[in-house]
Amino acid sequence: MQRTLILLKPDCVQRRLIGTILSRIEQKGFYIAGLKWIHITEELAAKHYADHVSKEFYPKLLEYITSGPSVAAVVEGPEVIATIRKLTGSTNGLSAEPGTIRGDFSVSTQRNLIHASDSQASAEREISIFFQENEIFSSNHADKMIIFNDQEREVL
Ligand code: 3AN
Repeated sequence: MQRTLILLKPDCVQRRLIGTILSRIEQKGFYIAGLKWIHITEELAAKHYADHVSKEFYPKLLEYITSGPSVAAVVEGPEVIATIRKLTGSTNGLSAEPGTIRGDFSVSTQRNLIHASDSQASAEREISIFFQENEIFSSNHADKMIIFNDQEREVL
């Protein structure tokens, strides 16, 4: 079963949108396998945003991501990595498609509410930054049988 990491960033928490965004993910049929509050430190941010630390926008990104608590979650489901990216929408909230999380709730490139891993390798790396394996609880078999069929499950 595929897993991805999402972060509900400080603007999401401050705007009281945690429930709304987790609802969208659950309504789609995905399972919240891990969930925690986390106030991201400078050190954690540098690990998570390793690809961005040398970019000119990084100091502002760092200031924002460390400005208050975030929520980290491991989300589980079939093709969850690509599908959550679709639900999230493109980076800039202004150009993100209406119907996506950023398209519906953000007008900013930086204050765009949610992070979602962009590949299998990123998902594995990012999950290991925020979670121990014993903090992640997979959905049970009965859940899987209700949300998608057995044949699909075989190929996931
Ligand atoms: P995404 O979150 O859509 O995968 P990335 O990985 O390119 O976008 O960027 C990570 C984060 O860095 C974004 N969510 C945003 O907060 C910030 N960011 C990216 N590009 C810019 C930019 N041009 N100006 C300011 N912040 C940016």
